[in-house]
Amino acid sequence: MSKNIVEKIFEEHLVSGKLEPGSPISLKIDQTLTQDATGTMAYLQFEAIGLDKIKIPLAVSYVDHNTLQTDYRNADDHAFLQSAAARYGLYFSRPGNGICHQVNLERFSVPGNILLGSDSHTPTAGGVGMIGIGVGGLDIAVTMAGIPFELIMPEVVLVKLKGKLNRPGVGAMDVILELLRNLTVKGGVGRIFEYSGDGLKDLSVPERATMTNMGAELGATSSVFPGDKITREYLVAQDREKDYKELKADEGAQYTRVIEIDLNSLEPLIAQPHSPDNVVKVKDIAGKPVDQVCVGSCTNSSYNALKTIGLILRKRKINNKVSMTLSAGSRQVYETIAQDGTLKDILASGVRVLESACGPCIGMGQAPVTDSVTLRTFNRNFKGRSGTLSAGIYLTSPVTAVVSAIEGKITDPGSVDYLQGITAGEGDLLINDNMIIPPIADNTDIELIKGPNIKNVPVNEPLKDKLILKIVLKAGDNITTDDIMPAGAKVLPLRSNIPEISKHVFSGLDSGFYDRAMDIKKDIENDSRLGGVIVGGENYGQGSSREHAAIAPMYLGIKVVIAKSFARIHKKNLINFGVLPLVFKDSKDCDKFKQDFGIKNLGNKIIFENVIKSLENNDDLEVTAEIQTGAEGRQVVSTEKIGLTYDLTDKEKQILFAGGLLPYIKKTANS
Ligand code: MIC
Ligand code: SF4
Repeated sequence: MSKNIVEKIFEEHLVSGKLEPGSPISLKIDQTLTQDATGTMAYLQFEAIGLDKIKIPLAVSYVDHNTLQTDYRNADDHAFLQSAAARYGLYFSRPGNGICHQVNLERFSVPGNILLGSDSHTPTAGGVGMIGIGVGGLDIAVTMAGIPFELIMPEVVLVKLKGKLNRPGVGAMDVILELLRNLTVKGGVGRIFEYSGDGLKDLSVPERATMTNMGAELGATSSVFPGDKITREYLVAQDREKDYKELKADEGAQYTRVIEIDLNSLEPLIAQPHSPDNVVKVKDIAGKPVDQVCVGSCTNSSYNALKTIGLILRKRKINNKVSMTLSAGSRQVYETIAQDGTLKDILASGVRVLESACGPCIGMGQAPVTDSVTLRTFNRNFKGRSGTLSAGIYLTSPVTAVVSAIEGKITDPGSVDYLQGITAGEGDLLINDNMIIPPIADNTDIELIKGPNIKNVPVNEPLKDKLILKIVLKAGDNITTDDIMPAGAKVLPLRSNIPEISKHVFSGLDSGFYDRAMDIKKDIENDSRLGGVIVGGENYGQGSSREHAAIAPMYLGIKVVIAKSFARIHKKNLINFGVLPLVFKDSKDCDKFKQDFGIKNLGNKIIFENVIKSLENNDDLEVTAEIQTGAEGRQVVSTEKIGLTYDLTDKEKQILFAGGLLPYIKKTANS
């Protein structure tokens, strides 16, 4: 039978299940990656599993998020991660060596392999034909222990690229923005995007990786390109030709849906605040004054992108009203642009050159001015992510970004005359792995270095059959993990300390959340059936893979989240920490709860009976919601029966019954 690329790769890795969309499958994993902001939890959890060494062929620990060392905490995390890599047999990419996805693509990616990463942009690896899947840290710990990875087999969507990107200033970023414009941030949920078409022959691996990277914003499980001549050339340039493998779909392969994009007709695009799918043509908002421009992130920071920027900036100057920053995706890119003179042109133009790391993308420095417009080549523009709540983040291609930085206003690259003849071409890449520390053979005596900010991971209680839960918050659609668990320079250093980071849960939306949740946490000490519930809308938990968005609410006593629908990684993280994700049978019932980030809903509660029995019998739940309908102070309570359902595999139910994946593994290991 004819197969598509995804089916071919999954078939080679299949441990159990059938490759039919919607069925549970388990896969053998070739590689894992972690970054520092999710990695500390992953290695603490691996320590709790109690193995001496990882049981998969290759794992890499990166440090790229928490690189500002304003006190001991981030530095302590780096030291812990380095010691854990040495202790458990991993490669360690030192701080300054670059962003995990970019470095992994350059130095470790293998066409046809499967990579699991504790970061939602792990699908970047699809640029070389490797399937990358973003997961929570605990899934990485369990995978490193050699346990196959479980997943619901996604649908495979074919994206056919026709023609050539030949308009001035139109690039790979515009292709993925076009997909986001069409499909929205929910359009990829439960899907893998496979690219094909004659347009591929002119797309380099870094350009392909821009698209697979930002496929995460569609909510997709992954995105993948074939392994072809261009893949081989990339691996040759990386001195890794031996890793090349041809990968192509069979004639007549089946797809759930086919989407065609005509590259010739694409125009420069831009995502407006505060969602990556709020996409318009650049020319439609041209002229808007710009305060800050940031080039970099795992989406757009390859040699080619930076070389193009350097050529445009040669003998030109950044506008006096604009602050422009640039971060290369890897030290390899920095060394190469330093060697060929590009860096000199960039510096001479007035760009502020930053370390090779996530930096402004995750609010680690470079917060923009109040009420400003910040133009970024990144992948997320959620409100507040830049560190300045009142700033509007616009996402666009490197060329649109740099032209706008020169002009001081949002500018369509097609409207300026200085782009003619600018082509970056391939550079002579400098390969230097001296900031990647290989695994150590004799590792058993190595001790983990744990600074005072590194605290153990809290473990949940087994699920109860009866729950009486107070509604702590009712939120709207598309709540992001940045809303649930903000990042930025202030909060990120607390990633290894759940009691401390919990103080920031929902803090951007609702400053009273922590205090209310703490009251509920105290109630639980007297009666373990008590606790909190969050009510959300569509696509709850979109965005990052950070499991802190599940662990911290769990730590505060949240036992159930009810939504219209969930984002994949966040739902898995909730299950991994024993928080029950339920959905409304009739989504209109969601509107019975007032959207309110304040105190008013606190009187409202939901009573759940026969939870375990219903889950065991695959029955839906009928809960009793006591909702305060009167104005504040008037205690008018209406009682509503509400139907809830769920989409959980048998194993996920067992994990929930045990109180999460760690207790489940311990229980099954002892039985
Ligand atoms: C992000 O882009 O939001 C992050 C920071 O890389 C996250 C991971 C994290 O929160 O640590 C992600 O994308 O998974
Ligand atoms: Fe880092 Fe930003 Fe990429 Fe996340 S999206 S990995 S924060 S560069």
